[in-house]
Amino acid sequence: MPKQPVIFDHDGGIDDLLSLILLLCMPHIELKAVCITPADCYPDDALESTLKILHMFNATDVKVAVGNIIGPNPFPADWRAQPRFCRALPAFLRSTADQLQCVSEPAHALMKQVIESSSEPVTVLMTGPASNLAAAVQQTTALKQNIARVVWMGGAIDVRGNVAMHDHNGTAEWNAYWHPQATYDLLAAELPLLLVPLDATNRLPVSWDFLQALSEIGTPLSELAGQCWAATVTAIPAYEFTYFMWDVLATCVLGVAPDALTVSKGKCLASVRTPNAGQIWQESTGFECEWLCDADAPKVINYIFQLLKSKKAVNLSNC
Ligand code: AGV
Ligand code: CA
Repeated sequence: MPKQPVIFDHDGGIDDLLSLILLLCMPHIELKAVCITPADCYPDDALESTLKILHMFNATDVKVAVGNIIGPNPFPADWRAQPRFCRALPAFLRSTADQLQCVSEPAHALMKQVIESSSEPVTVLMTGPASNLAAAVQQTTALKQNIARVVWMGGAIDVRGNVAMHDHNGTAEWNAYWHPQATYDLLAAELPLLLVPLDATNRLPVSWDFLQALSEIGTPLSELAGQCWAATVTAIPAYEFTYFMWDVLATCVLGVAPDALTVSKGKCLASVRTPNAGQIWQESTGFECEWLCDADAPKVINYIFQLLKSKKAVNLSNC
């Protein structure tokens, strides 16, 4: 079976990095490029961790670019600092960051170049704000013809959001709120879009039962993943006590058996103004899209565990 070409755009959070690991374990995926959105991270941390994960998998031909588009609603600084923890893990410290894989043009330019030059239509997986893809297709509409599918962790359709700010009513999810105009533009581009909103990710909290089951796998990759997830259990006492497998679920969509996923279809709109900037809701005058409204957590977790038994991380011996 031919491999599916994928561009991964992430924003450097702990579950974004775990998503990169899982994506590299999938035998049917050919990772073409990694784009970094400087949102829920500090870009230097995200770049270094990305390059080191690629090195663990010998994925030395994957190009990496950092984005230069900045949304108007910054993530809290303590959230952005959290994934630096991964850089301190022995397996990351022992890995190598190959700067030659990093291109100098901004992420949306690399995205455009890779979509244009691919012989097969490309899948774009995004686990941060949608700014790079929104800019790329706005600048070059013809790109749409070579995009097979867009899977984006973003939105909260029929459940409450996770933004808690003084000028916000709590209806938006953070990736959609960071750059509300990009959220609107992505919907308006009417790409073959599947949203992975909080409606579905709420099913997958990083629970102690999950961590316990993960600890029993005992492969180098499951140990490394367990250490990354362990860093999330004290997460964000400011106003959220649970870390979810937000991005990890969006990533699993590319490989898990379809019966683990429930998809809805309809028309949605996005707000670009207070008090609900970044909110995505169903509206008959909106734009056609699909969203994951539910996920079967045991099936998804099973798939994650299966991937973490992969032997593809050749440069990761014992952590
Ligand atoms: O809203 C979920 C998105 C995901 O892409 N991010 C984290 C994931 O990478 C923002 C976010 C929401 N709650 C958070 C977040 C938390 N408690 N800590 C860090 N980031
Ligand atoms: Ca993210």
